[in-house]
Amino acid sequence: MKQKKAIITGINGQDGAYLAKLLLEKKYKVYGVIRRSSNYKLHRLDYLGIKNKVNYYHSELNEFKNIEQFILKTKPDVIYNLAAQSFVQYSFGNPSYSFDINFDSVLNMLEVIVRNNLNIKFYQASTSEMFGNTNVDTQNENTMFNPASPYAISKLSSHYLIKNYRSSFKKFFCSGILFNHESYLRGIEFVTKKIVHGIVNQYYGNGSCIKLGNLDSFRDWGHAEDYVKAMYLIMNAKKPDDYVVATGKTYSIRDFIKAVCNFIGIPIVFKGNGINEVCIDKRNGKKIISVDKKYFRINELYRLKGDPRKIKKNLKWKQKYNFNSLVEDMVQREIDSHK
Ligand code: NAP
Ligand code: G4F
Repeated sequence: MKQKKAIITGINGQDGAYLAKLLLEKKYKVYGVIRRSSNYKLHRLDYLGIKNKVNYYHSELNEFKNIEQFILKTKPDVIYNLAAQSFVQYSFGNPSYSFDINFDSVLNMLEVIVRNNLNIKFYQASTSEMFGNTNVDTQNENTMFNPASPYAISKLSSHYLIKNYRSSFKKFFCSGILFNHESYLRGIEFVTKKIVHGIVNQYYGNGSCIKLGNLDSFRDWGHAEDYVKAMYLIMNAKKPDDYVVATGKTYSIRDFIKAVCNFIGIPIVFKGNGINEVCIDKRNGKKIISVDKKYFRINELYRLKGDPRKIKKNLKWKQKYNFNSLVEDMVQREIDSHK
């Protein structure tokens, strides 16, 4: 049988690295698009032992001609579009840049496929951020969108583009509406990694008090390894469609801190309220975490909880990790990296 070819944009990000590993295991030839840089960050692919198994292509995704030539030359069976300006906070200060990468590059790739009448399946990394603050307890594929940041709006525009091009041009274009998913390979700017990295550093005696923003926001956190499997199932379904990928459980930032400290064995207590809240190590009174208004969002998304029933029923998606095993995996790998 002919070897299948996959293009992954954003291959050196958290999901890109895990997905590349999965597709290599499935015997795909994997092409990874990365933007030009003076310092190529391939540490995640290296960590997973696949750095030298991927074919890299350096490109700016919003350069139409460049990306068209690459797609026409490579003739992939599938494109997984994971590249994005993915940090919500940053998008408030850099909205047009966020749109350039999160929307324009999607439009470019879809246009290449449609105008050249190519038979390429396309996966778009949509997000639970598109729901924004809703008045429903659990968000599913039919929940109304109410995006709360330029990031979420840029992603929602691409989400609608996928729907529109799918029905207009009868193409296998689909989106996974993924809720937050984490791992040891998560970027340090995101709250879970910031907490795990900061607490483990303090435990080993070389870290200072971690400054965080809103401890009262709730997220539905899963493991990236489980979520790239969902992407693969979505792309191998009989029909192209959009799916929510979530655990169905929600926890606050404070819950996440408690779980990390519990796993390491640090007894803690939270004291004070709002901006004056601190988390203290009960054994020595040392401040582990304090609140800093610098990390509050201009417009906060307070609570997310997804309903994964559609993907579980139609595509038989299963999770290996729950909240506790996610935390344990992140903390243990962080500790191992110290040793
Ligand atoms: P990530 O670790 O931040 O990775 C983003 C990737 O996009 C990196 O490879 C990054 O490359 C690349 N990228 C950023 N700006 C670029 C540009 N201007 N041109 C080309 N590439 C660029 O994100 P992730 O957590 O793996 O998420 C993957 C995708 O899923 C993203 O689209 C994200 O928005 C979406 N998503 C993530 C979650 C989640 O919880 N993780 C949930 C829902 C949706 P550099 O290393 O060069 O910056
Ligand atoms: O970890 P976060 O930055 O993730 P956020 O904003 O939910 O976005 C992530 O998940 C989305 C899926 O829902 C993706 F689309 C997106 O690309 C990204 O991967 O923040 C989570 C929560 C927020 O409510 C934030 O206000 O944590 C709160 N938080 C509190 N202190 C903090 C901090 N977030 C960060 N990054 N840093 C803090 O110090």
